[in-house]
Amino acid sequence: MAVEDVKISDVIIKTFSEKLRGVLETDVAIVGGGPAGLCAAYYLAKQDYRVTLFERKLSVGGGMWGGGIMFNQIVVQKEGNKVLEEFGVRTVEVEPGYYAADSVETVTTLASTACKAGARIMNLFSVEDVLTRDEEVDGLVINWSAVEIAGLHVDPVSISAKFIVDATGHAAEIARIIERKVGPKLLTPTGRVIGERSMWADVAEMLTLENTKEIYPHVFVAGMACNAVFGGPRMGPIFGGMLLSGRKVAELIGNRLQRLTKS
Ligand code: 48H
Repeated sequence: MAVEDVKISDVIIKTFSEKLRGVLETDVAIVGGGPAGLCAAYYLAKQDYRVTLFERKLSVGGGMWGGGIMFNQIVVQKEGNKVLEEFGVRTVEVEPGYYAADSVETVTTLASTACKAGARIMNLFSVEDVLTRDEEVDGLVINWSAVEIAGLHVDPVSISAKFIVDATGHAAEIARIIERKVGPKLLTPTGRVIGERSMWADVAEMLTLENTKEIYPHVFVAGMACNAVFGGPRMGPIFGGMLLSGRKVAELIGNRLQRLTKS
């Protein structure tokens, strides 16, 4: 069958416009498509919530593709392995309690499973601000990453969300935006982003999970950003904490959304 060039363009423009209009109002907006964000997207979509994940880069996966020092293998502990099993990622227990997985298989499976569960992934979008109303956040301000990278003076657009997840990794970008624009009102001991500490995998993994929580009304933090926000150490190339944090934030927000529906 012959294909027409302009029809191809028309199909892309039509379907993408519909997709973009469909994300204007969402239950949960996740910023960052690393392992924590992808995991959160899957577990929320599985509960049938409207979930949109914004990722600045062309590809999701964040810091997982490169494993450790570009050896594309990742390590998870027993609890993290259970999450990978749920996604169907193949792992090998190399030492007792130390499971290895192929980083490419892991990223692609997390992303594919999240999409198939119904999460909408908008790559090439950067979140540059939040919408604040009456001392709470109820949306995001987004722009094309290409605009950001080129430094063009082009105004963004906004979307509304009942809950936001800062899964932006080491940078903790959403928490820092709130600190800068709203003031030192984060739900941390100082009201500010405390900053990440040096590597200590065991403690970091535990604290990542413990600090997966609400940091400003309607804004939660997940993954590596937890350590930046609450002053936890980094953990190097072990990824169980990221996966478990993504799952925990989905549970916390799921409970809140359930209460909203009942009230
Ligand atoms: C849109 C954005 C924005 C923005 C950032 O870094 P990530 O992989 O984050 P996590 O928390 O899922 O996983 C962390 C892990 O990869 C890691 O770095 C570890 C375990 N390090 C240990 C150590 O010791 O170093 O993904 C975050 C994603 C990235 O893809 C960014 O491009 C994206 O968020 N992002 N997207 N708008 N404003 N800011």
